Amino acid sequence: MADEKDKASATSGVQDTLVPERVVDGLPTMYCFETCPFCFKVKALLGSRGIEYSKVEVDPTFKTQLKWSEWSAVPVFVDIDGTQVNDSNYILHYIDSKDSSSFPREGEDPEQDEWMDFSNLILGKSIVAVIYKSYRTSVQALDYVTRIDNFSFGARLVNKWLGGIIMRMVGKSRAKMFELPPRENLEFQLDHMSSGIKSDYFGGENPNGADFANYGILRSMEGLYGFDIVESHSTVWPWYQRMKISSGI
Ligand SMILES: N[C@@H](CCC(=O)N[C@@H](CS)C(=O)NCC(=O)O)C(=O)O
Repeated sequence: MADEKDKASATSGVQDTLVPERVVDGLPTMYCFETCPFCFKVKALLGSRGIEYSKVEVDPTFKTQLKWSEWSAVPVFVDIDGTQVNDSNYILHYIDSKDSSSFPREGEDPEQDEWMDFSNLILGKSIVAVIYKSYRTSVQALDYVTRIDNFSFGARLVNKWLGGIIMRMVGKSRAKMFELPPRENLEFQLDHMSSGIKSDYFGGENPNGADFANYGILRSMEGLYGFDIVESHSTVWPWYQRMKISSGI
């Protein structure tokens, strides 16, 4: 998603150039949209580790607060020394490596890597196909998103209706990626995901990167059309509640 739109030079991961001027209030700073699934991954990890941070709400229409960055998608994380990290899964690894290094780094545990990829490539797309399943559910979702995110009043109205139409088209294209219809596909993907939840978590007794990555995606669906599918899943729902309690979000 982000990759297609970014300028050629923008890269994911830790950046060479420090940007200490982008640190807010001397705390690790996250540039985000309030309702963005990828941002929820990072908020979940920061919450579960009790890390205090500053949040900069980016305006989704013009992305004014992110104009300084070549990477134009949220989340962008800036550590207190000015280290900039782009892309949610890289940010999860970076934060964990600086904190307790509780989960394996990329390349050390193929299962964790696979489930972290699953969060972006499959789960993220599966929820979009459900949330934007019809014009009604799309406008409903955009009504919610434009109320919660950092939209100006004018942009809110335009985005609610125009965004509803655009996201319905995105929902349709995501649905085409899967054989099953959207709701059935999400149920199927949650069943598949359950095979990775070993005991309490993907990580076993404690959450690893795959837990934060997949929880963040599903957390962004709370309150939107189709969340009942998550609530009624016999393995994913108890896991989700454990993640909710431990992350506090
Ligand atoms: N692979 C990226 C995807 C991030 C992404 O697509 N973020 C969306 C918001 S949910 C965004 O910023 N879209 C605007 C854009 O790509 O310009 C990640 O995991 O962080």
